[in-house]
Amino acid sequence: MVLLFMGAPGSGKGTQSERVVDKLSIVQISTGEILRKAKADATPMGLEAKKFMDAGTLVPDEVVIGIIKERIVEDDCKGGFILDGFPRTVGQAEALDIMMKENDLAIDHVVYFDVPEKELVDRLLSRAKLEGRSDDNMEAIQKRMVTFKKDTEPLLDYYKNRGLVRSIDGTGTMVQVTGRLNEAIGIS
Ligand code: B4P
Repeated sequence: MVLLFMGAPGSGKGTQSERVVDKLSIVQISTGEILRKAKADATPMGLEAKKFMDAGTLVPDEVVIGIIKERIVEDDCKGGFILDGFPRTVGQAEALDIMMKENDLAIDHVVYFDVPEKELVDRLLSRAKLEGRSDDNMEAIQKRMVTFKKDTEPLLDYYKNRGLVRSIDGTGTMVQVTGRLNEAIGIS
Protein backbone atom coordinates (compact mmCIF):
# COMPACT_ATOMS: atom_id res chain seq x y z
CA MET A 1 0.00 0.00 0.00
CA VAL A 2 1.21 3.52 -0.79
CA LEU A 3 -0.26 6.28 1.36
CA LEU A 4 0.31 10.04 1.32
CA PHE A 5 -0.34 11.90 4.57
CA MET A 6 -1.09 15.58 4.18
CA GLY A 7 -1.97 18.27 6.66
CA ALA A 8 -0.83 21.54 8.14
CA PRO A 9 2.04 21.53 10.65
CA GLY A 10 0.79 19.93 13.85
CA SER A 11 -2.17 18.21 12.17
CA GLY A 12 -0.96 14.79 13.36
CA LYS A 13 0.40 13.28 10.15
CA GLY A 14 3.68 12.22 11.75
CA THR A 15 1.91 11.01 14.87
CA GLN A 16 -0.63 8.93 12.93
CA SER A 17 2.00 7.55 10.52
CA GLU A 18 3.79 6.01 13.47
CA ARG A 19 0.55 4.39 14.60
CA VAL A 20 -0.28 2.67 11.29
CA VAL A 21 3.11 1.48 10.03
CA ASP A 22 3.26 -1.50 12.40
CA LYS A 23 -0.28 -2.49 11.69
CA LEU A 24 0.24 -2.51 7.93
CA SER A 25 3.90 -3.66 8.00
CA ILE A 26 4.88 -0.75 5.80
CA VAL A 27 7.49 1.97 6.35
CA GLN A 28 7.09 5.63 7.25
CA ILE A 29 9.08 8.07 5.16
CA SER A 30 9.02 11.50 6.78
CA THR A 31 10.94 14.15 4.85
CA GLY A 32 10.88 16.28 8.01
CA GLU A 33 12.56 13.50 10.02
CA ILE A 34 15.14 12.81 7.32
CA LEU A 35 15.98 16.52 7.11
CA ARG A 36 16.15 16.89 10.90
CA LYS A 37 18.57 13.95 11.05
CA ALA A 38 20.74 15.43 8.29
CA LYS A 39 20.70 18.72 10.21
CA ALA A 40 21.71 17.05 13.47
CA ASP A 41 24.49 15.13 11.68
CA ALA A 42 25.62 18.43 10.09
CA THR A 43 25.82 16.91 6.60
CA PRO A 44 26.11 19.41 3.71
CA MET A 45 22.44 18.79 2.87
CA GLY A 46 21.45 19.19 6.53
CA LEU A 47 23.27 22.47 6.89
CA GLU A 48 21.64 23.78 3.72
CA ALA A 49 18.17 22.59 4.86
CA LYS A 50 18.60 24.15 8.32
CA LYS A 51 18.27 27.70 6.98
CA PHE A 52 14.88 26.96 5.45
CA MET A 53 13.52 24.78 8.24
CA ASP A 54 14.37 27.15 11.06
CA ALA A 55 12.75 30.01 9.14
CA GLY A 56 9.58 27.96 8.61
CA THR A 57 9.93 27.86 4.82
CA LEU A 58 10.15 24.85 2.52
CA VAL A 59 13.44 23.21 1.66
CA PRO A 60 13.99 23.50 -2.14
CA ASP A 61 12.14 20.93 -4.24
CA GLU A 62 15.27 19.40 -5.80
CA VAL A 63 16.61 18.47 -2.34
CA VAL A 64 13.50 16.68 -1.09
CA ILE A 65 12.71 15.11 -4.46
CA GLY A 66 16.23 13.63 -4.47
CA ILE A 67 15.69 12.24 -0.96
CA ILE A 68 12.44 10.51 -1.92
CA LYS A 69 13.75 9.20 -5.21
CA GLU A 70 16.53 7.34 -3.41
CA ARG A 71 14.42 6.24 -0.45
CA ILE A 72 11.41 4.61 -2.15
CA VAL A 73 13.58 2.15 -4.06
CA GLU A 74 15.20 0.74 -0.91
CA ASP A 75 14.38 -2.86 -0.03
CA ASP A 76 12.27 -2.09 3.03
CA CYS A 77 9.83 -0.10 0.85
CA LYS A 78 8.86 -3.13 -1.22
CA GLY A 79 5.87 -3.89 1.03
CA GLY A 80 4.57 -0.32 0.82
CA PHE A 81 5.17 3.03 2.49
CA ILE A 82 3.63 6.19 3.89
CA LEU A 83 4.95 9.47 2.58
CA ASP A 84 4.57 11.71 5.62
CA GLY A 85 4.92 15.36 4.61
CA PHE A 86 5.77 14.76 0.95
CA PRO A 87 4.75 16.11 -1.53
CA ARG A 88 4.32 19.68 -0.31
CA THR A 89 4.37 21.54 -3.65
CA VAL A 90 2.95 20.92 -7.11
CA GLY A 91 6.53 20.45 -8.36
CA GLN A 92 7.07 17.67 -5.80
CA ALA A 93 3.73 16.05 -6.71
CA GLU A 94 4.62 16.04 -10.40
CA ALA A 95 8.04 14.53 -9.65
CA LEU A 96 6.35 11.89 -7.49
CA ASP A 97 4.03 10.94 -10.35
CA ILE A 98 7.05 10.28 -12.54
CA MET A 99 8.80 8.24 -9.81
CA MET A 100 5.71 6.16 -9.17
CA LYS A 101 5.37 5.39 -12.85
CA GLU A 102 9.05 4.51 -13.21
CA ASN A 103 8.78 2.07 -10.29
CA ASP A 104 5.43 0.65 -11.37
CA LEU A 105 3.70 1.90 -8.24
CA ALA A 106 0.39 3.67 -7.57
CA ILE A 107 -0.93 5.87 -4.77
CA ASP A 108 -3.78 4.15 -2.89
CA HIS A 109 -4.97 7.00 -0.65
CA VAL A 110 -4.12 10.63 0.08
CA VAL A 111 -5.15 11.25 3.68
CA TYR A 112 -5.79 14.85 4.69
CA PHE A 113 -5.87 15.65 8.42
CA ASP A 114 -8.21 18.58 8.95
CA VAL A 115 -7.56 20.62 12.13
CA PRO A 116 -8.48 24.28 12.88
CA GLU A 117 -5.52 26.66 12.93
CA LYS A 118 -5.94 27.69 16.57
CA GLU A 119 -5.55 24.06 17.68
CA LEU A 120 -2.54 23.55 15.39
CA VAL A 121 -0.73 26.49 16.96
CA ASP A 122 -1.55 25.26 20.50
CA ARG A 123 -0.20 21.78 19.67
CA LEU A 124 3.04 23.13 18.21
CA LEU A 125 3.61 25.49 21.11
CA SER A 126 3.13 22.63 23.57
CA ARG A 127 5.53 20.46 21.54
CA ALA A 128 8.03 23.33 21.71
CA LYS A 129 7.98 23.05 25.51
CA LEU A 130 8.46 19.27 25.40
CA GLU A 131 10.93 18.81 22.52
CA GLY A 132 12.41 22.25 21.87
CA ARG A 133 12.31 21.92 18.08
CA SER A 134 13.95 24.96 16.53
CA ASP A 135 11.04 25.59 14.13
CA ASP A 136 8.37 25.43 16.84
CA ASN A 137 8.49 29.13 17.76
CA MET A 138 5.63 31.57 17.07
CA GLU A 139 7.32 33.29 14.14
CA ALA A 140 8.28 30.08 12.30
CA ILE A 141 4.92 28.45 13.11
CA GLN A 142 3.03 31.36 11.50
CA LYS A 143 5.27 31.21 8.47
CA ARG A 144 4.72 27.43 8.18
CA MET A 145 0.93 27.93 8.29
CA VAL A 146 1.10 30.50 5.48
CA THR A 147 3.42 28.26 3.45
CA PHE A 148 1.04 25.34 3.93
CA LYS A 149 -1.95 27.34 2.63
CA LYS A 150 -0.05 28.77 -0.31
CA ASP A 151 2.04 25.81 -1.50
CA THR A 152 0.56 22.61 -0.10
CA GLU A 153 -3.22 23.09 0.19
CA PRO A 154 -3.61 23.39 -3.62
CA LEU A 155 -2.36 19.79 -3.84
CA LEU A 156 -5.69 18.63 -2.43
CA ASP A 157 -7.36 19.58 -5.70
CA TYR A 158 -4.53 17.93 -7.62
CA TYR A 159 -5.40 14.62 -5.94
CA LYS A 160 -9.17 15.21 -5.54
CA ASN A 161 -9.49 15.19 -9.30
CA ARG A 162 -8.21 11.62 -9.23
CA GLY A 163 -10.58 10.58 -6.43
CA LEU A 164 -7.74 9.81 -4.03
CA VAL A 165 -8.39 12.22 -1.15
CA ARG A 166 -9.75 10.92 2.18
CA SER A 167 -10.31 13.98 4.36
CA ILE A 168 -10.58 13.20 8.04
CA ASP A 169 -11.33 15.23 11.16
CA GLY A 170 -7.95 15.48 12.91
CA THR A 171 -9.34 16.84 16.19
CA GLY A 172 -9.99 14.80 19.32
CA THR A 173 -7.69 12.25 20.90
CA MET A 174 -4.97 10.45 18.95
CA VAL A 175 -6.95 7.22 19.37
CA GLN A 176 -10.09 8.82 17.91
CA VAL A 177 -8.12 10.12 14.93
CA THR A 178 -6.58 6.68 14.37
CA GLY A 179 -10.09 5.20 14.32
CA ARG A 180 -11.19 7.67 11.63
CA LEU A 181 -8.01 7.04 9.67
CA ASN A 182 -8.46 3.26 9.74
CA GLU A 183 -12.02 3.65 8.51
CA ALA A 184 -11.00 6.06 5.74
CA ILE A 185 -8.37 3.71 4.33
CA GLY A 186 -10.39 0.55 4.91
CA ILE A 187 -8.37 -1.20 7.62
CA SER A 188 -9.65 -2.34 11.01
P1 B4P B 1 7.61 18.08 9.33
O1 B4P B 1 8.52 17.22 10.11
O2 B4P B 1 6.73 17.39 8.33
O3 B4P B 1 6.82 18.89 10.44
P2 B4P B 1 5.31 19.22 10.76
O4 B4P B 1 4.61 19.73 9.53
O5 B4P B 1 5.31 20.10 11.96
O6 B4P B 1 4.62 17.86 11.11
P3 B4P B 1 4.94 16.80 12.25
O7 B4P B 1 4.78 15.50 11.55
O8 B4P B 1 6.20 17.04 12.97
O9 B4P B 1 3.86 17.02 13.32
P4 B4P B 1 2.49 16.27 13.62
O10 B4P B 1 1.51 16.92 12.73
O11 B4P B 1 2.50 14.79 13.62
O12 B4P B 1 8.41 19.24 8.54
C1 B4P B 1 9.29 20.11 9.22
C2 B4P B 1 9.98 21.06 8.21
O13 B4P B 1 10.81 20.30 7.30
C3 B4P B 1 9.06 21.86 7.28
O14 B4P B 1 8.59 23.06 7.88
C4 B4P B 1 10.01 22.13 6.06
O15 B4P B 1 10.90 23.20 6.31
C5 B4P B 1 10.81 20.85 5.96
N1 B4P B 1 10.19 19.87 5.03
C6 B4P B 1 9.65 18.66 5.39
N2 B4P B 1 9.15 18.05 4.29
C7 B4P B 1 9.36 18.89 3.24
C8 B4P B 1 9.03 18.82 1.85
N3 B4P B 1 8.39 17.78 1.32
N4 B4P B 1 9.38 19.88 1.05
C9 B4P B 1 10.05 20.93 1.54
N5 B4P B 1 10.37 21.06 2.85
C10 B4P B 1 10.03 20.05 3.70
O16 B4P B 1 2.23 16.57 15.17
C11 B4P B 1 2.55 17.75 15.80
C12 B4P B 1 2.24 17.74 17.29
O17 B4P B 1 0.85 17.59 17.54
C13 B4P B 1 2.91 16.61 18.07
O18 B4P B 1 3.56 17.16 19.17
C14 B4P B 1 1.82 15.69 18.52
O19 B4P B 1 2.04 15.15 19.80
C15 B4P B 1 0.60 16.61 18.53
N6 B4P B 1 -0.61 15.89 18.16
C16 B4P B 1 -0.77 15.08 17.10
N7 B4P B 1 -2.03 14.58 17.08
C17 B4P B 1 -2.69 15.11 18.17
C18 B4P B 1 -4.03 15.00 18.71
N8 B4P B 1 -4.96 14.22 18.12
N9 B4P B 1 -4.31 15.71 19.81
C19 B4P B 1 -3.39 16.48 20.41
N10 B4P B 1 -2.12 16.63 19.96
C20 B4P B 1 -1.77 15.94 18.86
